[in-house]
Amino acid sequence: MAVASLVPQDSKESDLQGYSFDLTGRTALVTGSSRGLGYAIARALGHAGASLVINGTSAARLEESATSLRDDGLSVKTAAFDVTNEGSVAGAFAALDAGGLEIDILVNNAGIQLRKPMIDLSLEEWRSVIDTNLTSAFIVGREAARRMIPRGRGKIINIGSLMSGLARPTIAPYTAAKGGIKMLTQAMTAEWAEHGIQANAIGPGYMLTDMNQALTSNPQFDAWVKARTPSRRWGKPEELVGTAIFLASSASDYVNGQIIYVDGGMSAVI
Ligand code: GCO
Ligand code: CA
Repeated sequence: MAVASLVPQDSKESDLQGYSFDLTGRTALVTGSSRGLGYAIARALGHAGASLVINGTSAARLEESATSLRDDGLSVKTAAFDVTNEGSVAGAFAALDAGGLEIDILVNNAGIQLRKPMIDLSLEEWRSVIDTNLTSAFIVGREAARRMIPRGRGKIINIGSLMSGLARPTIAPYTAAKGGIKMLTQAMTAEWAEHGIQANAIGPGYMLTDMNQALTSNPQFDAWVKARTPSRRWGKPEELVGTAIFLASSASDYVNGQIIYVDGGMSAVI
């Protein structure tokens, strides 16, 4: 996909700084990217020029996804590690260091959903959602930032949710975690922006993803989403990737601590 510069062709090279969506020469690590939104985001960052490191817990599934991305002509490495386990994350980053791989762009995408009324929720269930959806972004973000700070630049994109700002029944731990993702993003800005790092979040709305299978196949829920969303439809995963490319590129060098909702307008209206 040709990435056009936004500045008229007669501009001087120096004018182009901060105007390009081109990720050539950058390496992007996307957690939870063997399928779903993570895969779609990784693929798009690759087509915008980035070399990819994709992540999941299953090495076998990762290899399958890497093969299909390589079939697209993309440069892909795999890193199977558990984003909730700091030893596993530290080991993965040590391996990347040893391989001479510098992560310029981190997308904290890994996450799970668990739908159950809070009074029926076990503490273990609560903790597993918080660990996978929120603590993981701290653990992986901390390892990445430890290496981005000395380099004086880096891009961190945390995948939040419509639930970073709104709630509905039966998804309390996911909602709390995604609200935490919004504020963790702002905390990253508070500590890391002065080191040339831009940390921002994307808040997907109701997207047609595997995670939402149970919802899209529920006629009542499907009708509710279409009535509640100004765009009157579910979002497509590929409709998220432009925002990811923007936040991964020099075009967003002065954007920091923000969450961009990609939700068909749902969070803007009652
Ligand atoms: C749910 C869904 C939402 C979606 C939506 C918002 O049960 O309400 O899982 O939380 O994830 O994409 O992010
Ligand atoms: Ca979501």
